[in-house]
Formats: sequence, structure tokens, C-alpha cells
Amino acid sequence: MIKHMPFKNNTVLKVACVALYLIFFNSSSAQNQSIQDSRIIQNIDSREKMSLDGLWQVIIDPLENGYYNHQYDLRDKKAFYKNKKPKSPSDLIEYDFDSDYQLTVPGDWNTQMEKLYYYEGTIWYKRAFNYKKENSSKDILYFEAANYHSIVYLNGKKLGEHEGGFTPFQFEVTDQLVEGENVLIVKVDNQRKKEGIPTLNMDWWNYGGITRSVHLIKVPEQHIADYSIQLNNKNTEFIEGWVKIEGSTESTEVTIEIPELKKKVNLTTANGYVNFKIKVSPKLWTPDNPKLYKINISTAIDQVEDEIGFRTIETKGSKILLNGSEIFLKGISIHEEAPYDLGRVTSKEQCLILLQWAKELGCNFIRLAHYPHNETMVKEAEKMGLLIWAEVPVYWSVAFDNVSTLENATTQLEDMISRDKNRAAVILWSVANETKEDESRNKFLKSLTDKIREIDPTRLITAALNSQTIKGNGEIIAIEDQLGQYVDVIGINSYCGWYGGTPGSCKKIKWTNNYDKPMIMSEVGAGALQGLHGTAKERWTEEYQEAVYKDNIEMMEGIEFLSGTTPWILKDFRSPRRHLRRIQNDYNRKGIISEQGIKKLAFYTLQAYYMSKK
Ligand code: GCB
Repeated sequence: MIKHMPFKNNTVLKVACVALYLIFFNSSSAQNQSIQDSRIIQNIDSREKMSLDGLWQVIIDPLENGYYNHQYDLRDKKAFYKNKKPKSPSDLIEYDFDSDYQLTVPGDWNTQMEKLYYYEGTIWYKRAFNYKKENSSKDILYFEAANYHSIVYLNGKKLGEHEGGFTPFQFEVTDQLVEGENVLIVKVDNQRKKEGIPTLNMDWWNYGGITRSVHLIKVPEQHIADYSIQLNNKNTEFIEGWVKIEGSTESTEVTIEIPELKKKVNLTTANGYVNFKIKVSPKLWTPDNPKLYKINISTAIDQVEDEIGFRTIETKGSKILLNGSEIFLKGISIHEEAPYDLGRVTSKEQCLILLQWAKELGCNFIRLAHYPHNETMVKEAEKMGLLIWAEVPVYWSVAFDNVSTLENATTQLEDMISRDKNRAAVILWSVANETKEDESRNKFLKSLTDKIREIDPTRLITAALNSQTIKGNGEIIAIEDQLGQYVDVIGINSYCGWYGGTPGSCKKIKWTNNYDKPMIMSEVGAGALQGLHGTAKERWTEEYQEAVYKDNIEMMEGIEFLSGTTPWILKDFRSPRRHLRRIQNDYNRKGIISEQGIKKLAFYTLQAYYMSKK
């Protein structure tokens, strides 16, 4: 059984690899990224795979009947993952996947069946598929994401469990697969938990199910499992990183080739790893010219192709520097919800619509709130020249005192970083959104920032804070949160004109910052029902929202340490907290585009601001 436990750093391995690195390159300049013992295979787009997407058989199981015999408080021998069929007419088996409902994967269940709209609980998924064994290959069952807790069974045997709704997980199933028909059963439970990440309360729909694609990936026994390839953040003459080979402890010859730069290096692994450093002078990735280079990584029996951009990112005082030059991040926050449709994003086309809207708005930056978005979203944004703020769902009042909650948050953070570490577009890892400042929260979040500095010291760390101190009669707002010490960039959520103040009052506010660090206004906005018109004083009208934007833009222009903005939010999104039936109708209406894709007045206000801004 494979268990998805937070990995432990293999210190011995690390020491050996560092020693090897020094021998190879005779250099003391530290490697940018530290070696990762990742749980997931890198870059599945480049792999031979069979899709397990499509219609799955499902059983809705609010009482967890298919799991426990509640009468005796035992795991039931008749549990659904056994997929039992009656052997004779007198046999009693009170479930049958094959005559039950069906749901499409990828997809949330809430928007596929009316009766599941508010459902939070367990659904059992079943998918049968045919398989032909090939010698000397390994098979990896890969889930791009399922919300929230999944238990996976193949041919009646448990493969393992996974917690967290937005990160990929995998199981090696070479020995569990049989020739011919195989039966995959997944128990997915989206019940919110106090100790979970996120916790009980949040302002988005708790879409349940196998929300992203499932694949059966075939790799050679000895394969390229993971790699990191990035420009040295301090010295742009070098591309550096590491390659991890799995399935062998023997030394393996690895070649890295960047054809366009006419570079080819041959390396040899030790204990499955090799570090490298290549002297180059690539064109740098920028929002205006999001240049990506084809990279081939190969061994005698395996090959992976990627497209990678090279850039540097750093801060200097209150400025953010991309490739050494100051950049103002013209952004927008985005939830992973389908445009012109209901529920979660399930296709590349949907990603492209959202990203195209951001481009039309004049953005060079997006905040992928409040959890890791799907990998396609990240890759397509990178191709379009959109810088990315990526975030884990450490949201509001998570159980900061709880050890397993921290482990869970750390695992989600590691898996997000592991998946997206080769994306030049990702410049900010965010550890939290709107968390109440106290000792346990500070300790928890510091631990996450420490983890990032250990595994990816090249990117900037941020968190969206709403703990600013209001002074005087509200005319001064001071950034004093202790977390400011640990992040590189301070995100501030401020809703002047909506949750406090009136449109018109915001431009008078003076902001102060205890830290000589850049600030991003990570949320600002107001709700409006598209098509509802009135005066700038009437809530819910497009004019009110527009006035809030105008006033906040004036306020932001007066903040000298402001380095970017990601107003809340691109599109209206589902939230069960939004009860005003005639206005909200279960939508958070702070979108500057409606759920039908119609732009509100505020879209044009923000667009004009971004167009005017260098
Ligand atoms: C916030 C949260 C965001 C909410 C938003 C709102 O501060 O970060 O998740 O959706 O406010 O609309 O209230």
C-alpha cells in the first residue's frame, strides 16, 4: 500500500548530492533549488498516458454505508470497493455501481446533478478499463486533483489515501494491474473539517468530486521522475537545476539539450540524482515576450520534453524587479470556476477564456486564488505572458494549533511547488489568505515560509493579510502584522468602500508600512449585479462598483510602496455565503465580469487604469 505521507528529507542523500555537485562543477556557488523528494512525476503532458476521463459509475453515500458497518462499527466486508455482484438470486447485495448514477470526470458533482448542489459527503466512483501489460514499464495512476479526501482502490485492494482538494497525487500500480479488465474505485469525500486545509468556513463553493483529469501513465522502469530547470536567480549566465531518476540506484547517463541555444550536456547520476549548471545567455522571459525554450531531458531509455522560460525575480526595498528592472504588477484575482458555465474549470478552452479576459484587462499578472489551480491554467498563463501568484488554501481560521493541520498545509505547499517549480511565470508563493494574527498563526505561517526558503529559495513569498491597523478616524492604515518579517512581499486585502467606508472616502486614506518591502493590494473591490444600474451611492449597482474602483485606484496611486494589485475578482463566482436571492443568488458578485461573461463598468475602469500604467 502506498501512503501519501509528507516526505521526510533524506539528509544522507542530500549530503551525497551536494558533494557530487561540488566535484562536478568545482564551484561553491550554491545550487538555486534544493533537491526534492517529490511525490509526483514531473510534467505529465510529456508522458505516454491513457485517459481515464469520461463517465464514471457513482454511488452517493451520505452515511458512508459503503465503508463501515455502523451497526457493529466495523469496516464492512461488503464495502463498496469490493464491487461485489450477487452470485445467486438469493444473494443480498444492496449496491450496484453498474445500474447506479453516472458522473463525468473531470468535474465537480455539485453542478452535474441538481440533488448534489449542496452535497457534502462521500461519493464512490467506479471506472473499469482494459489494460495490456508491457514488459519493463511502470504504470502510474495519476489524479490531477479530487476534492477533498480520496481513498483509492484498484481491483479490490487499497492503494492509498490523499487529503487536499487541489494538488495532484499518484500511485504506482504496476503490480496491481491485471491483464484485461481492471476496476478502479475511488471514495471521494468533500466534508469540510475543522482541521482541514481549507477549514470549515470559506467564501467559495466546496465543489466535490474528481474535479480534474485522471491518467494511467506509462514510464520505463527506470525513468526521469522529476527535474528542476531554472535560470540562476543571481547570475543570468547560468541555467541550473537537477534531475531525479527513479527505478535505479545505478548511475545513469542523462542528457539535457536546449536545441535553440545549441547546448547539450551529458551528466551522470549518483543515487538517482544529478545536479547541473549550464552556461548560457538565453532571451529572458517577460510579459511582453514570454519566450520559452524547448528542453529535452533524456536517458538511454526515457525522454521528457518541456518548454521553459528564464527570468529572475527579486525585491529591492519596496520594488519588485523582474530581470533586474522594476515592474508594476497589473493583476486580477481569479477563482478556478468555468466561464459561461457552472462549476469547476474542466478544459483548456475554459482556462484560455479566463486568461484572455485578464489580458484584455491589461494584466501582466494574475492571482490564482485561493488554492493551486490546474496545471494547464499555469502553463497557458505562462505562454500568454502572465506572471502568477500561486497560493495554498490556508484560508481564514484554519486550526493553527494543530500539528496535523500544519503537516497537511506543508504537504499541499510542497506539492504545489513540486508541480510548478519549472514555470518561470510563477513568481510568488502565497502561504495564506486573511488569517487572524496571533502567536500560533505566526508560528504556523513562519514554518511554511521556512519550508519555501528551503525548497525553492528563488521565488518570492507572500501572504494576503487583512490585519492592518486603522488609526485616527480611519484616515491612516498601518501595516504592522508580524508576518511582514517573514514574507518578501506583503499582500493586503482592503475593501474600502464596501466592507467599510464609502466610495469617495478611500482616496483620503494614508498608508504606512513597518517594513521596507513591496506591497501588493491583493484584494479590493465591491459587489454589483451586472445590468443593475443606478447611482454611485446605491449598493449592488454597476455604478457603485465602478465608484469603488475609481476611489481605490486614487488611493492606491498614493501608496509609494505599492508594487501591484490583484482586485477581487475577474468573474462572479459561486459561494454559499451569498444569500440575497434577487441579487446574489449564491454568487459572490464582486466579479468585474458576470457569470454570463458580460463585462461590468468596473472592468473598463480597471482596464483604463492598467492601460495608463507603465
Ligand atoms: C476576502 C476573501 C475572499 C472573499 C472576499 C469577499 O477578503 O479573501 O475570499 O471572497 O473577501 O468577497 O468578501
